[in-house]
Parts: sequence; C-alpha cells; structure tokens
Amino acid sequence: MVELTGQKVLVLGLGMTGASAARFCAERGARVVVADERPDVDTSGLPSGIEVRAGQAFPDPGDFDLVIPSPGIPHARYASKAKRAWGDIELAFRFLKVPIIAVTGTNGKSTTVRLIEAMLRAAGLRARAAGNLGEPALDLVGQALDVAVLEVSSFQLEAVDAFRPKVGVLLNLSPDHLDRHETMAGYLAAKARLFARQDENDHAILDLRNTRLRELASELSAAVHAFDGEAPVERGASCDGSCFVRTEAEAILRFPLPGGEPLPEPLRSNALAAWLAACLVGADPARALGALGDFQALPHRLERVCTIDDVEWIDDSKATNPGAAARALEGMERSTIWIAGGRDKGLPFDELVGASLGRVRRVLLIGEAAASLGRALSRHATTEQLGTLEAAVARAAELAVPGDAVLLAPACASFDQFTSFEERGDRFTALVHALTQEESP
Ligand code: UMA
Repeated sequence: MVELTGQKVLVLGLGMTGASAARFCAERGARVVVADERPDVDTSGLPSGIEVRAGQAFPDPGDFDLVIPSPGIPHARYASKAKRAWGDIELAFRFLKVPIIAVTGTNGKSTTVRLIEAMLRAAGLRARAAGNLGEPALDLVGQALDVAVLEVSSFQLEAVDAFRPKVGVLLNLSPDHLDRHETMAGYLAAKARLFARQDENDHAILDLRNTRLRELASELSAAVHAFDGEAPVERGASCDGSCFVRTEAEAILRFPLPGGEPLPEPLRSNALAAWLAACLVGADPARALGALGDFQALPHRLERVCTIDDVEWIDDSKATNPGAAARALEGMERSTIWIAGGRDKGLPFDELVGASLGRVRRVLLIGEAAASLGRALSRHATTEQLGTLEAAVARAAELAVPGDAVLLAPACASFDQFTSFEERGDRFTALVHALTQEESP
C-alpha cells in the first residue's frame, strides 16, 4: 500500500489507463495533473479537481512525487527524471490485497487470462481479469475477490518496480514491438520483469520448448513449471489426447477434458498454462477444467465466421505479428487461401515460410506491407497483390473451392487501413456475410 494523500502525481497519457489512474489517485487525495500530447482528449470521465494539460509538451517529471506513465509512453521519456515512476500495474499491485496471477507473452494473453478467470470461477473462487485486455487493472482494487488475474504487456512491464505476482505466466515469445524495444533481447528483458521480484514461494510458468525462455527459467528464483501440448513435462502440465496431465514431484495426475475431445492448438497450450496457473493458487484441478466445456473463443482469434458451400471463412485479425499468423497457418487442416498484410511493423517474416505454408495454396496481400510480404513469400507460395480487404475477400470467393478455408491472419498491424484489429475483423466478417446474401436468390 502507498499513501497518495497530498502527493503531486503526474499521469502521462489520457487514454484508458491514464483516465483510470487519474481517477484512482484523485479519489485517494492526490493532487493530479494529467498530460497528453493530443489536443482533443476526452476529459468527460474525470472528476473535478484534476488539472488536464492537453496538446502541449509533457511537464518536467522531476516536479512530481510520482509519475504514472500510460503503456504507450516509452520509458525513456520519463524514467531518468522521475523521482518515482509506477505504471498502473505497479499501483494496482500495491493496493490489491489478494494473490495475483499475471500473464504475458507475444500471443494468446487475453485468451489465457479469460481461461484462468473462468477456471477459477468454476472452482468456486472469486476471480476477475483485467489489464492489457482492455479493463484497467486499478478497477480491481476494492473488489471482493480471492484472486486477481492480470494481462500485462511488455509496455506495462517497463513501468513496474516491486510488482510480484504469486504466479507469473510467460506464454511464448516471438518478434513483436521491436519499434519500441529495438531488439529481441530488449523485448525479452521487459517480459522478464514479470518474474524479477518473485522468490521461491512464487511460481513461474513458461514454455520451456523456447530456447530463450529456457535460459530465462534457469535464472529465476521462483519455482519453475512447464506446459507442453505435445510431450510430457518434468514438472507442470501436459496433454495426453483428451486428458490434461499434472506432473508434480513424484505425482502424475490425469484429468479428462469435458466433452472428451482433444483441444486444437493454440487453445490447447493456452488452456494448459491457464489450468496450471489456476491449480497453483488452489483451484481444484477437475473443477477448473470444467470451465473448458462452455468457454467461448474471444472475437477475432481464429474465429469461424461461417461456412459457405463448404468453404470455411476464418477471422484471425488478432494475428498482428508473424508468429501469431504462423501459428494460425500451422493449425489449418484445410487447403487455405490466406489473406495477409497491413501495417509493416518491421518484423522478420521468416516464421511465415517453411512448415506454416504447407496448406496454403494462394496468398492474397493487402495494405502497406503487401510488397515486403510479397518479396518474403513469393519464392515459397503463389501470391497476389490485392490492396484492400474488400478486394481480397472478393478474390478469395472466386478462388475458393469446396473443402477450402479462407483465413484472415494479417501478420501485421491494422492501422494503415483500420483503427484497430477489431475493426479489421468486423469488416472481414461483414464482407463474408455479404457473400451469403449475394448468393441467395
Ligand atoms: N500519448 C501521448 N504521447 C505519446 C504516446 C501516447 O500523449 O508519446 C497519449 C495519446 O495521445 C493517448 C494516450 O496517450 O491519448 C494513450 O495511451 P496508451 O497508448 O497507453 O493507451 P491506453 O488507452 O491507456 O491503453 C493502454 C494499452 N495501450 C497500449 O499499450 C498502446 C491497451 O493495450 C490496454 O488495453 C489499456 O492500456 C488498458 O490496460 C492495447 C495494446 O495494443 C490494446 N496493447 C499492446 C498489445 O496488446 O500488443 C501492448
């Protein structure tokens, strides 16, 4: 806990995080200034008494007792001058009185966090998820909870200090956000802050098949647990057909999945990590697994839009980096027409060639990255430049034959043609539904 009364607090950025942090500190008696470089900020949700400085340079962080940066503000912009800089995750940690499960990774964070929340609830624990998935972490403070479940991004982890989750989960690591972190080492260093304050009473869950994460695991103070959807693990969670298996010390315990059907990847890996995390804070393993029976995949994540004339249309607009698109392609069971492209984040496209192209019979390229993706892929697959999502969907409808799938998995950000990955996915869904209407007499 920290005393905010009378403290001079500077909140940088007035988006979702900044608004929540400003409200939180003002309600606790702090003198709050919120600064945003954009002139047209929305101040409607702020209580009176908060000073807003919009459309101008940030004030000197050194003039304040505490600086609370929004995740979108790079560390270098405040860290050297601020007396104390804590992001909303750090602040939430200092005020929450319950164990925290925190999840990070390049892909699958939101799904895993929602799975943990559902599993804990299925086991009778009061749990709520928040953080990078779009509900500010500070909203959890003061709620009647047994466990807080936080999705934390590498941006948010740049601004933690004493943050110490009871269970930290690092799902996977592949190139992303290198415009901010510059190198993979920098990106991993930010992610690794999740575990920095843990001790031997805490738990770290990582994908130990990844060399970088295995190296990191060997340096951690917390008890390390693995998860693996393919092979047994020494300590942690694995999968054996339609059972999840928990391996701990000498004990190997098997639990049947609801419905008795094996889970497809990447849901299987996410569910294993989630289940392990839930068990480590005391959830009954069998009851926790019950949550998988009615778990709904989140929108725009390998979401099946519909099947038209035995052509399956799949929206994976959330695949905003090459690693996520590669996982989607590897999971395809049908011959696939793949729609890719968007804003180039300057990430290597290496992961997209090789095994992941096995079922791809045509690549339809859109957006700013179409040319660079075309150069990377054209020796390995047949590519076509379409420009827009509208043109790509129309072309996919021409090319597809019964038994095919059409997959939107852009491997790129959406911001060249859309405001968000959600808008891009919604547009895709609308275009696909319009095809059914064109078909009907
Ligand atoms: N701003 C400046 N100067 C800057 C940068 C930003 O003044 O140099 C201002 C902007 O004008 C804007 C405000 O800061 O008004 C926005 O702050 P922000 O970008 O941190 O956005 P928030 O609305 O606070 O949302 C953040 C996360 N955004 C980012 O990490 C970029 C949201 O994750 C998160 O859901 C939210 O906090 C709640 O925790 C989004 C995201 O894209 C979804 N995350 C990345 C990802 O998942 O890959 C990390």
